[in-house]
Amino acid sequence: MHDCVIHIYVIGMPNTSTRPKRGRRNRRVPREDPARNELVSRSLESAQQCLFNQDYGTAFVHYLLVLNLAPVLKDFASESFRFTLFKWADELDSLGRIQDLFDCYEQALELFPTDEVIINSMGEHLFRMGFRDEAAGHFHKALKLKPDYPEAKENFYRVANWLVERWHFLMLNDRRRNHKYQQAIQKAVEGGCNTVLDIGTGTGILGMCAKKAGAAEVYACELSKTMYELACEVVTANGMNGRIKILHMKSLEMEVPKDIPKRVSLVVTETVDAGLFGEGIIESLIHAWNHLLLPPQSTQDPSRPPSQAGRVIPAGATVFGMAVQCLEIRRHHRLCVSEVGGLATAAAGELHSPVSCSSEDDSTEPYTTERLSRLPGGYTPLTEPFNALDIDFNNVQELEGLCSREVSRVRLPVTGEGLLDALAVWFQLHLDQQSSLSTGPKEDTCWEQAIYPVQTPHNFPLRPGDELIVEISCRDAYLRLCSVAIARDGREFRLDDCLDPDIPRNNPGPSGNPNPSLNAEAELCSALACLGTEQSSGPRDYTMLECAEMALLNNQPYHDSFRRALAKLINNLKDARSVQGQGLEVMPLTDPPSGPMDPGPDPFYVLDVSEGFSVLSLIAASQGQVKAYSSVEKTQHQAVLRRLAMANGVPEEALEFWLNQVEDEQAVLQRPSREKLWSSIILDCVETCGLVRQKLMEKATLARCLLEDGGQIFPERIVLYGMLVESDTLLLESAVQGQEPTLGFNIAPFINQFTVPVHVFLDLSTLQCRHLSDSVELFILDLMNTNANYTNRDVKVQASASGRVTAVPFWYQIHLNEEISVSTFNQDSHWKQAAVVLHQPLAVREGDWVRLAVTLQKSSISISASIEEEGLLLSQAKWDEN
Ligand code: 44T
Repeated sequence: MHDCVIHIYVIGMPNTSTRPKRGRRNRRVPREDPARNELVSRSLESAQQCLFNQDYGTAFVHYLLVLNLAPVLKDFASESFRFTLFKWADELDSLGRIQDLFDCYEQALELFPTDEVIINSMGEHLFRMGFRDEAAGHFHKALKLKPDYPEAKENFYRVANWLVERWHFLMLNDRRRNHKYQQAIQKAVEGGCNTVLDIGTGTGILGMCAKKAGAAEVYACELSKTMYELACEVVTANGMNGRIKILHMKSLEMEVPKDIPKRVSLVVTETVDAGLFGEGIIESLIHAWNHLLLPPQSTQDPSRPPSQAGRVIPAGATVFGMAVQCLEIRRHHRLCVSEVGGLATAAAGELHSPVSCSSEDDSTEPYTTERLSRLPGGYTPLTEPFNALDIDFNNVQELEGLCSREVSRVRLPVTGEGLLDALAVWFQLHLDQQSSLSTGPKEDTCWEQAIYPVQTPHNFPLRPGDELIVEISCRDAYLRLCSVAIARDGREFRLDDCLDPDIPRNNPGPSGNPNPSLNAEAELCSALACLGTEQSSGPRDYTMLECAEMALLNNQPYHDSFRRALAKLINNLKDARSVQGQGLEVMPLTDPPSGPMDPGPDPFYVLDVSEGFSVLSLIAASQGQVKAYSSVEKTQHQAVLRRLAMANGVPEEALEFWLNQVEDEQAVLQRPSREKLWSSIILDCVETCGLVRQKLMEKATLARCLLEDGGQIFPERIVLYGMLVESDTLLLESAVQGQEPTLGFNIAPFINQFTVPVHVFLDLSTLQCRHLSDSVELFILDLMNTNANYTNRDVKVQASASGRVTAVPFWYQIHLNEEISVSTFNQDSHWKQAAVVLHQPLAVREGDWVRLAVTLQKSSISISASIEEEGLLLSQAKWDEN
């Protein structure tokens, strides 16, 4: 007998914006209650009627009632119920009624708690709203319920990185690091620190070290829900259940005695990021000293036993910096080209990446992270490494004083010649007096360095003899390093004028009143001269582009290829029109005609649906006789395009902004004029991370229907290439390799649930790996004929060397037309590469044939590899010939 739970159904009703209590009333309803049956059938009818009328909110409420009253109908109505839920959720989403939206999902999940489609869909909403961790949890759950559910798989693989960040694998695989921490903890515990708190425990490894070393009481806290749950599983699997108390909370919220009974004698933590302070270690330790730790060993009374004094592992850190020239960094943070796709870029105005430590803007981060040793094209040090900061984690006054500390200025002798692109930062973590870890670029470590890019629009050629002046400060708990000036021949040139108007200028001479001494200097170093002569009148306007958008804009070969391909298409279409005698047909460029008496020939309509900032529409418009529609959304970005249009002689009416995406069928169908179709639709088909864009083939199918005769989708085809490699690095980044690196603790099987077979954002040119084959074509996606596409393909590739195939890196050749293509594996590319890591390494001998079974489901790729047996190979070869 079912208990029927009836909710207060006004939740989520259309036009009810206040959220009623989530009260429940339990009503026992006899099974064969005719009144109930009547209610059920009437409600079901209403639900269906509302659904038909597209009144999804009311339909949803009726369905809830029906299914709660009559669970037997669940099978029958599940499809319509889901459909209603998704439609209603979309509506709530667009109305901004977020709480109502999630209430609806919660109610749906009470009815269908193991419905992977609902769980996955809720994950998508969570993801769109920025709750990535929670979203990823939902995808993971959906996938556990149905391991081969493609939508959930694709979603999960795309977000697993947020759930369990990839560095967990690297750090757990780093035996040296684990061992050093273990030794330091063991020494401290054996020295008398017997109550321990592990802040940010992750998988619980440091807490387990403390317990194993004999600590009487061990507590651990972890703010990520996924990591907390993992830590609980791991601790239990290692027989320490109940011996370590794990709390799902941020250390800052912990209190004595509420969460831990008394203050502890040791805090262990590795809540440090590449920039040291980015995970909030300063704040956490200040709080820990004030609320969770015993007082420190005092110099006045050194006799206090270690069990009565507090201390922290790591004991402190030393931060280093170094100025570098690096083209790879430059092209992601600054506009480097004066011309792209035939357009002069000067009129774009100042463009910045969102990484800047001199900006007050909340949307910027002070640094980004890179592994310097893996940057394509390498880097050139311009200074020696310098000591930027020393910090003692056992001194709470010092921690508290850090942010109020004066900005310190260092003068660094320039030792190398080159352009100043960034300051790179790393640190030594002093675990205790004896032992430390380094995250330096020369270290044999997988750790990344913090990169503080120089954002000024000019290039600064530095040379030995110059001095670089760097300001070091700590603001909002971030360490900030800012190159402020260059001293050459006794003169200082400020670099950050354009960014920070508050800093007094050394050479404020307005251009009408040139500073004579500066003019002399300007002759000496022309590249620097422009700095001091520019007018400064308050903050300069700049436009923000994402790093990938900046690199795209700097990608000349791509834009030039596109321009040529488009020119060819337009020519072909012109020819076709003149053959059909339509070349004389006169149509206005705008609707209605706005002025010119001779509106010229009928334009060609081009639609660019690239995501983010794209100048392709403008390149199209600059061809003449083209009316281009851009899907650039941000007003600032549109303004850049308008400025570029004006400066490049593109008439205003030749470029319009098309705010809706192709997936919005309704919008696309409102094409330029009823009888007009698009001459070209531009799809950006590969994401920067190296994966095919989601829903690409659906978009292509839709786009094809909207093309005029002879019109074209750009690109028309993409070809996926790959190769066999042996790469331990990729293995270490994807899964914990057994118990050995993790000090004998059993962690791998738990964290490896979050292994993702596809690695993204890979720099294949610098990946440490052995090539075990030539590159081979894996897959073709034909955008002009989506019916011609397949989802599975077997590819044979011969091993060119013996070894263990651990991964198949892949990239794309993007064919704009028959002749013109660009590769995503290219020095100038703004794209990174991706790789499938094989489930199990495959041993090959030179000459072996390897069969790769490639699957493209939705837009996620999977590859499995096996050795092709000789007999099979023969029959396969024969079969292929037929
Ligand atoms: N970065 C690796 C590691 N947490 C970042 O939720 C570090 C890369 C790396 N939990 C150079 C150097 C390095 N209370 O699971 C996370 C996080 C959690 C907290 C409770 C708190 N106050 C916090 C703060 C963070 O701690 C775990 C680790 S933090 C990130 C480590 C050598 N390149």
